[in-house]
Amino acid sequence: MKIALLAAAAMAVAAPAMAADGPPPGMTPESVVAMSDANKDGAVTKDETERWPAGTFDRADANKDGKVTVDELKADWAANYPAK
Ligand SMILES: [Ca+2]
Ligand SMILES: [Ca+2]
Repeated sequence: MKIALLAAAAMAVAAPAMAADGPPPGMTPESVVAMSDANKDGAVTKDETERWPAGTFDRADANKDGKVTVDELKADWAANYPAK
């Protein structure tokens, strides 16, 4: 009984693929930018981030030039997602 409850709780935690409180498991800033960069210019624009959690793009675009680079995403993750 107790084990079933623990399993259910673990599944509930693992369910969201891209939770607002952390990056997707196993992903790096490099892989997220590479995956999101539809036109392959090395940076991600807002219209390329429709699948990102709300607010993530504006937060990550530190110099407000309308693009998020790998370096900006690295800095954003370092500042907002505690190391596990
Ligand atoms: Ca792009
Ligand atoms: Ca930028």
